[in-house]
Amino acid sequence: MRVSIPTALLLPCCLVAASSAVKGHGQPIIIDTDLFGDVDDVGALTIANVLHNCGLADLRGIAINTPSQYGAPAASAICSYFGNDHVPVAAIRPITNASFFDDWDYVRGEYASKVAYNWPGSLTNASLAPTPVELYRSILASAGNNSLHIISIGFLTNLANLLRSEADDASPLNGTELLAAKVSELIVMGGRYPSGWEYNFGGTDPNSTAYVIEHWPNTIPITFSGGELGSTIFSGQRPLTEQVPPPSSESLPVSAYQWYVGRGSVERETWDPITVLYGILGLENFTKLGVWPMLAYANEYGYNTITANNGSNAWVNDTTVRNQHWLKLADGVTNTSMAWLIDNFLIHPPGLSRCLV
Ligand SMILES: [Ca+2]
Repeated sequence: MRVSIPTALLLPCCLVAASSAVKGHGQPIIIDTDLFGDVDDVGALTIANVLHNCGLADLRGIAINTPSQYGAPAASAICSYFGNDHVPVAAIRPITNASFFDDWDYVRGEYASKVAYNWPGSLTNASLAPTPVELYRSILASAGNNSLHIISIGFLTNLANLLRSEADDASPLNGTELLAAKVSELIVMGGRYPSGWEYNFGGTDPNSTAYVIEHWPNTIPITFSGGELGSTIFSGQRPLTEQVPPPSSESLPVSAYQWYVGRGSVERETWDPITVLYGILGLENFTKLGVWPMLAYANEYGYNTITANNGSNAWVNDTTVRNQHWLKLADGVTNTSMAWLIDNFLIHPPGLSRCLV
C-alpha cells in the first residue's frame, strides 16, 4: 500500500505550477559525480533526469570524477533509462579496471557494472567518452551567459582541472574566465558546517578541493551541502515496496540501491539527492513541484576555507562576503518529509512526464 503524500508539504492546488513545462527547458545543469563508490549518486541522477523530463531542468552533461571504467557507462545507462540518451557523459583519465569493494564495513555491494550491463545506455565504453575538461569547455562555450549551474556530488578533481585549463578550439577563454562568464552558481556536496572533515573534500583528492575553494571566481555564488545534512535523512526503502510499475525488479534506481545496500535493506543516506534538488530548484522553485520550499541557507555571510592537508574545512564569518552559503532544512521540514520527497523520485516511472508520482 502506498504512503499518502504528507499534507504539510503540499501547496494549495491553485499555487501549483501549470503543467505547461517542456522537457529539458528548465535550469541548465552539469553534474560532476563520483558515481561508483556510493549509490546516492544514482538517486541524484534519477532526480536530475526526472526534473529534466518534467521541464524543470536541462541536463546538459555529466562528468565522472572516479577512474573506474564502470562509472561513465552507468551514468549513461541512467540517462537512457529515462529516455535521455543524448546527455553526454565524460570520463576522467586514466580509466582503470577497478571494481567497487567495500573494505570499510564489508557490507555494501558493487552496482555500477550491473547497472551499465543490464540497462546499457548510449555510452557503453568509458574510453569513448570525452574528458571532463573537454566536455565542460564545450558545454560552457555554447551556454548563455551566467546561465549554468554546476552541481558537484563527488571529488573536485575535474573542476580543479577545468579552472586550470587554457584557451582551446572550444573557447578563447581560459577555464576561470569561461566559468565566470557562463556559470551562475556552483553547488557542492562536500565539507561539514561550520567546520569538520568530510569524504568528498578529504577522501581522495584534497589538493583539488583546496584549489577549487581558493580559486573559484568570487563573482559566482557557491552553495555547500554538508555531510551533516544528508547523513540524517534516509531514503530508498519506501521505493522497494511502493514501486509504481514497472516492478522493482525492473527498476534501475531500486535495483542499484538493492545491489549496493544489500542484506534486506535499500535505505541510504541522502547527501547527493538533496544537493541536486537544490542545484535545480534553488530555495524557491520547490513550489513548482507543488510543495513548500524545503531548504534554507544556514548562514548570511562568510566563506569556506580548507584548513588542513586532509581537506578539513572551516567557515570564516566575514560579513563582507555574501556569495557563499551552506544548506539546512527549512523551518518545519523534517528528515522524514525530505526523505518522502526523495523517495518520490526513486519510485518515479521513467516514462511519466510530470514531476511527482
Ligand atoms: Ca557522490
